[in-house]
Amino acid sequence: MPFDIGPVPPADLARFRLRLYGSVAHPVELSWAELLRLPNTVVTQDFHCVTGWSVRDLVWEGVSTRVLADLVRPTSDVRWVMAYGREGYSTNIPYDHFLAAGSLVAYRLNGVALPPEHGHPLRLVIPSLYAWKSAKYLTALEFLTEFRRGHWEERGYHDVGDPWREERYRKRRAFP
Ligand SMILES: Nc1nc2c(c(=O)[nH]1)N[C@H]1C(S)=C(S)[C@@H](COP(=O)(O)O)O[C@H]1N2
Ligand SMILES: [Mo]
Repeated sequence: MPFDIGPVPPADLARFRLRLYGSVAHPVELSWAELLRLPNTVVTQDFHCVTGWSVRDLVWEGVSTRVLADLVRPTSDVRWVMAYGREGYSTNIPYDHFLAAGSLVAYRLNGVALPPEHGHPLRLVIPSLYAWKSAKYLTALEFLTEFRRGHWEERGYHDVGDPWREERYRKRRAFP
């Protein structure tokens, strides 16, 4: 889990779309130009991987998840968001963490365009959760009323993933 799950197809900004859909009043597909026109925000946060490493004081710039939610107006019964990466990654995020102050979709890191290995051109950043919840190469956010698991969660990682509670793995059930 410190590594990327697989090879990443090249990004094409001319064809880029961020799809916001699911249980929302107004689904949208944002082009790169439309995304850049949305109000931007800058957030300085530490980043914690579940395998033990942390990076301090990363400066992320992009669009607050609250701005995205205002755009699509999720229904009042939304509880989870599924984030998708273009290589096939997915991860489920509790809606309150998705909307927390500091959560954003980022297109710049430490003052430069998001580098290829860190998710170019766009990634989700959820500073309140372990880094595997911050999907790189972001292509879509799906607003869910019913719980579903993403890539690592299906493989036993925690559904929430709060680093302060050390929520790494889901507890094993008594019976299979
Ligand atoms: N699309 C995608 N996003 C991903 C991953 C991945 O494999 N694919 N790995 C996750 C994991 S386990 C971590 S620790 C962080 C690593 O982010 P970094 O490569 O920018 O350090 O990205 C997360 N987001
Ligand atoms: Mo990770």
